[in-house]
Amino acid sequence: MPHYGRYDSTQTKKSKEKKERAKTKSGKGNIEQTDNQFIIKRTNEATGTIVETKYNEATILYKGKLITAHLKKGLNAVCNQTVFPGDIVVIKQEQPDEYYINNLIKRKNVLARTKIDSTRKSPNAGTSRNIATNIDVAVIVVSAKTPPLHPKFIDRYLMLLQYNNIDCAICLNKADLKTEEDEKVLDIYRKIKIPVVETSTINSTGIENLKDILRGKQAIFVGHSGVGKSSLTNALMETDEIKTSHVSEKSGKGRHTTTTSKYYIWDENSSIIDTPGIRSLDISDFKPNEIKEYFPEFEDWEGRCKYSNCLHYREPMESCIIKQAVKSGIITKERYDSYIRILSDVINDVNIDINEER
Ligand SMILES: Nc1nc2c(ncn2[C@@H]2O[C@H](COP(=O)(O)OP(=O)(O)O)[C@@H](O)[C@H]2O)c(=O)[nH]1
Ligand SMILES: [Mg+2]
Ligand SMILES: [Zn+2]
Repeated sequence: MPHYGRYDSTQTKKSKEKKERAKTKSGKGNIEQTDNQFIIKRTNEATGTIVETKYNEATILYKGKLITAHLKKGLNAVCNQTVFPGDIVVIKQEQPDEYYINNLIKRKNVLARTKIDSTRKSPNAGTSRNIATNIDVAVIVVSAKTPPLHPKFIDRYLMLLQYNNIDCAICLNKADLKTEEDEKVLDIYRKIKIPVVETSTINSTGIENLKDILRGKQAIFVGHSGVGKSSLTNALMETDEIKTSHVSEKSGKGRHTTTTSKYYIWDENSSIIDTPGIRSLDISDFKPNEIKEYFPEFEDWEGRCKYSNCLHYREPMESCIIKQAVKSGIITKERYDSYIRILSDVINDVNIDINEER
């Protein structure tokens, strides 16, 4: 039985190393390089949590109420590229109604739309691609029917989440519309031990199971527009105040009514960050031979292909143990196909035919 890296309680040496790498990379925005005083490890001062950011101000949950604050004076940076929902910040109050973000507590992790390349030194490098921080669990929300469920998107998210050292779960919403096809897709992920919940905000089913996954954690909903992230947030909050989008019957895609990520507390020590639909996840910064590291089901066979740099791609079947494992059904064909699709995107192989004999 292969190990499934971070989805499993058993951590291999390799995934531990990966964790270490992610740790040193996370939290490294430009600010840390230009102003070491801004990011601090810990403090006894009163802190608040970033709820939402706008260009030059942030809404912060501070001492039990919502305040609006600006970045501290002299910090030459834009608020919405410096702090993100989930960030813990030190607040300085100057006037009864004038607050400043004086420090940022070092982050546990950052979820970004793309791999954050710490070697890029340009101002604010990568930061505008950040979505949220300090996440205990990310729930990839997908839906039955509108928009249709597609594993490709899930796989890209799994890759980025693993890269950023974030635990994940999958939520199939609109379970009231679920088909047999959807069930097959979910099975791919159940097989690799990712928690899967099925919900319907219309029938109010599965919400308690979802709560069990989220309770006591800082969580985030990610996924396409129109899958029901805001509806689920409403269900957790037991309100209907959070705007949901209307899915166009023509395209099956939702209009973007959620435009920024926002943090909500729905139970004691339990928070959820609702995000806008993310149209594209950029994985082009990954190197071809790095992709396989994010497919935990490949881990047990590592180093057993004939060529040490085997991409499990165009190499012949006799020399590739992964291809053999796919053929014998130990690794699911769907996940292998996802790997090939991601790999071919990264190496820009436009001639890839997923159904070709490899
Ligand atoms: N059939 C069905 N529709 C749902 C469900 N949850 C949400 N919707 C609808 O899906 C659309 C998009 O929901 P929304 O929460 O705005 O999605 P978001 O863009 O991911 O935040 C809205 O028209 C909702 O009424 C569900 O469980 N079943
Ligand atoms: Mg929404
Ligand atoms: Zn191989």
